[in-house]
Amino acid sequence: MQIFWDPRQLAHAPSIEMHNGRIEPCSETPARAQAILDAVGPTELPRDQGEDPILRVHPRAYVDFLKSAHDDWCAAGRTGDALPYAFPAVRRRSLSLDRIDARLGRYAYDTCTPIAAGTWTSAYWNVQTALSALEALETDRTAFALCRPPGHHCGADYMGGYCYLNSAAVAAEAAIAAGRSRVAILDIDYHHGNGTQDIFYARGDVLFVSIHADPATDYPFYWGHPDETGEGEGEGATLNLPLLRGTGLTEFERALDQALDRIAAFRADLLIVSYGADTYAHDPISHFAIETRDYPLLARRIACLGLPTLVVMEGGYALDALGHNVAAFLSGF
Ligand code: SP5
Ligand code: ZN
Repeated sequence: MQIFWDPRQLAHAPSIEMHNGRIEPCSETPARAQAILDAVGPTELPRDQGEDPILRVHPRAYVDFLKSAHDDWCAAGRTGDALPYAFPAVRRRSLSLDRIDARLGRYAYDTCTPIAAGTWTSAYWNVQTALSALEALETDRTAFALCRPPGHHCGADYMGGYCYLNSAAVAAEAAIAAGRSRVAILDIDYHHGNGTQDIFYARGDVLFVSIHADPATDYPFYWGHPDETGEGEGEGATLNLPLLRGTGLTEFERALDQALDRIAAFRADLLIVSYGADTYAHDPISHFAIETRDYPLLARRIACLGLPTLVVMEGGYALDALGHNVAAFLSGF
């Protein structure tokens, strides 16, 4: 299986995030990518397809914000990572936001998602990595994009949950632009893929299916409930399967079978898997009970769909086991 990765994805090296009202060290670090690289073997560099594929998902104003946010933060006399702290949650309207502080809150929904000097560079190459892995499906059945930073929490015009550009969504749109007609996205990160869901919520040609921790107990709290099923043309093209904290292989497989049945019924011609290794039993920020030996079993079930499959990396924070978990998952295909 070809694996795509660009060293510029290491440029994003934030040091802090705000969580539970406290400043803490950021969980989403370059060391995560290094741990995966050490375990999965040789990788290919992506080719640069420019900004056009990104702009099919993310508006120009958001892209420009991401590009300049850290410089703007420094120009305002700040040092270190830019973090949003004020959000226009009430009576939103269109305003010209001159201060970087105001723009940060406009384009974010949480305080876990710092912008450091290298953030744009990494997010950009991260997307190129997914796009090149998608192209590899012209000859191969399965390809892996070592995406980092992750993408599934960010929507068209907002960042969140360590995510800045949504690689799975950009790849889905690129596939459709290249002639695929029905794309299924299976999100098996521990956290609900709220950004991906939002981007395709009213779309009937992209099915979004997510297995995740119940938002009643876990981040991102506001999205991922079973009654979120899509709207308009997209009614019925979103399926959320929340699970309780403590879920292990048996319960997870039951949900996975439901997810795969729905994908099969949708008659997709491409599958994109948003894979998070934070379902791992010993993940430091999550609460499922999947073991390393379980990941090949999950992948084998997914492979039984017989679809061309692009796997993109999302979360996973147990640094000592992360590489093994990713390698185990990929081995099942
Ligand atoms: C892609 C992904 O898995 N995003 C997860 C975002 C979860 N953010 C909320 C949890 C923050 C926990 N922070 C603990 C910091 C300890 N250093
Ligand atoms: Zn996650």
